[in-house]
Amino acid sequence: MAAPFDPPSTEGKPPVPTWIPPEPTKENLDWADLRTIDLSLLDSADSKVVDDLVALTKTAIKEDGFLYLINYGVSLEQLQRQFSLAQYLHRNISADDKERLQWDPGTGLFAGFKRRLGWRREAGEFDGIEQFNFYRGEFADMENKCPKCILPFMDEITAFCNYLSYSVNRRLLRLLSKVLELPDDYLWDRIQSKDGPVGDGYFRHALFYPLADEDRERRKGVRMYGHTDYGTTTLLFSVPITALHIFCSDNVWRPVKYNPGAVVVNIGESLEIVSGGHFKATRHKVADTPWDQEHEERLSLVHFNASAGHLRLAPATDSPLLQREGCVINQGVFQGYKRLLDAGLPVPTNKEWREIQVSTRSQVSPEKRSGGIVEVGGVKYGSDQFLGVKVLLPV
Ligand SMILES: O=C(O)CCC(=O)C(=O)O
Ligand SMILES: [Fe+2]
Repeated sequence: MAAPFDPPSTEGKPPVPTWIPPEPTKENLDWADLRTIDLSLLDSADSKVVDDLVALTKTAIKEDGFLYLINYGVSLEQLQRQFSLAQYLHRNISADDKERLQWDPGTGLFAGFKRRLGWRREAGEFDGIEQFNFYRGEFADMENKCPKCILPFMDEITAFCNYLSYSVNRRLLRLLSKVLELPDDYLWDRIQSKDGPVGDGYFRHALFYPLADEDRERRKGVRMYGHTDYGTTTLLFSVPITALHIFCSDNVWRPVKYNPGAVVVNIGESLEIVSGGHFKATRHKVADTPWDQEHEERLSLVHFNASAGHLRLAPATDSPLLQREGCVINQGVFQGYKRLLDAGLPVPTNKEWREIQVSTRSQVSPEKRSGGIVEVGGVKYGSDQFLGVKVLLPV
C-alpha cells in the first residue's frame, strides 16, 4: 500500500482562514463523461483487479485524454488546507512582492507572480487571472523568490508537491507504463524529470476573478484559450466553479463536472509522443462560468509534471502495444513530431519545446496565430508552427 500524505504540522503558524468551496452550479449541463480511476486499486494483490484498472485507464486516455483520479492518498481536509493556503497567498501578497516577484514568460518559464494583464511581463489586455507559480527556483530560494506572506507555510506546500511528484505521479506513470505493456517504471525512469518538489515542472496557485460584463463580452466567453499541456501529466484539483472545458472526440467542447476531492488528470504532449499517439493530449480551455457562478472567484490548484529537458522524444518502439498496433496519428502535436521523425529531421528537446511555447505561444488568440485559421474536417483551428512542428488548436 502506498503511504498516504502526511503533511507537516500547522502548529505555531499564523492563522489561515479556511477556504469555503463555493456552491456548485445548479445548471444541468452537457458534461464531459470522464472515467474515474481509483489509484489505490493499483496496489491490489488480485491481478484481475489491476488488469481491469489498466483496461479502464487505457480507454480513458485513448478516448478522453482526461480522467478523474480518486483514492490517491490526500484527504479532503488536507486538500482543503492547500486551497486555504492558495487563497491566503492571493489575499495577502503585498504590492511590493507583486512587483518584485513578477514573472517573465520571455525566459521560457512562468515562474513567479502573474498580474491580471495577460501572459507576458509587459502589461497586456486585462484577463482577470492572477497566479503564483512555484518552479524549482522558488523552492530552492524561498526567501528571495516567494511572497513573504507564504513563507511560514512553505513546508506544507513543499511536502504537498513532493507527495504529488513522488507518490501520485509516480504511481500514475506506473499505471500508464502498464497500458503501454512496458516495465512498471519505464515512464518514471526514462521520461519524467525528477529533482526537488517539481522537477522541471511547476505548481500553480491560480485565482480567476469574476469579470465585469464588458470584459466578459470582449473575451467572447473564453478565460484561457484552448491548448494542450506540454508535460507528462497535469494534476488539476477538481473545483466547484465550472469553467474547465475539454474538446471531446466528437469535436464538441464539454464542461468538466465538480467531483469533490478528485484530481482531474490530463495527459500532456510528452506522453502523447512517447505513446505514439495512443495517449491523447486533449485540448482544453477555461471558459465563462454558468450564470449562477458569475460573481464567484475561482481558485485553481495545478501541478504540472514535466518530461526531462534534455530528451528528444519519439514513440517508445519497445512497447508491445506499439509493435502490434503501430502509431495512432489522429490529432495533436504528435502528428507534427511524426512528420519530422519520418523525414529524419531532429525534433526539439523537451526544454526547447516548452520554452518556445511559454515565451511565444502562451494564450495568443487563435485568430492571431502565425498560420491563421484553417478548417479541417469541418472544425476551425488556429494554426501555428514552432521549431518545425506544426500545431493546430481548435477555435
Ligand atoms: O484552471 C484550470 O482548470 C485549467 C488551467 C489550465 O488548463 C492550465 O493552466 O494549463
Ligand atoms: Fe492546461
